[in-house]
Amino acid sequence: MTKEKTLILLKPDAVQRGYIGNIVSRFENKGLKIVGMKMIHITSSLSKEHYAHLVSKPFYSDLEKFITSCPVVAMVLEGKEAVEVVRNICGPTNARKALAGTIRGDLSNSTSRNVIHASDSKETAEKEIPRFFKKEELFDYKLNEYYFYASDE
Ligand code: IDP
Ligand code: MG
Repeated sequence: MTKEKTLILLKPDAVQRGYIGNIVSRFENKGLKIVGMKMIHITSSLSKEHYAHLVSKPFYSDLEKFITSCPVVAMVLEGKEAVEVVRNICGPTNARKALAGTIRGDLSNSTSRNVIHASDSKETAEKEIPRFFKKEELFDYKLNEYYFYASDE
């Protein structure tokens, strides 16, 4: 099984509430490899591009105000089935429906201020990663994968 890369954003509420370490630890603990990581301030035009599927929704103006209100931490994680694994660790959009043990289930009680973004499919990840990271900002370094996966996975 080939490895996948996925994009996550620790949203302004995660930064303001001091959850960066808590959230990053969960991905490290799971065995996902961090291949890119930086802090950025999302602009209005980047918000409109990233949330293009939501610009016509009544809540979009609040979403743009929120996502541009404070820097976010952008990361690229790599691993087997990383897109689905990461979405499951995040929990559903509405954090009130998210199970305890997921990031949203543990750290949020909101559909809007839900602390994290994660790519929702492989195709989306392939569009979102270059939206936030230049090639030279992604790192291909060695981990001893013997301790992460069996050879037939
Ligand atoms: P996702 O973040 O779980 O992929 P999307 O539907 O792609 O969910 O929505 C992107 C973001 O827009 C959500 O994470 C949330 O911050 C915001 N959002 C989505 N639906 C609503 C809503 O019904 N009310 C308010 N904000 C919403
Ligand atoms: Mg989404």
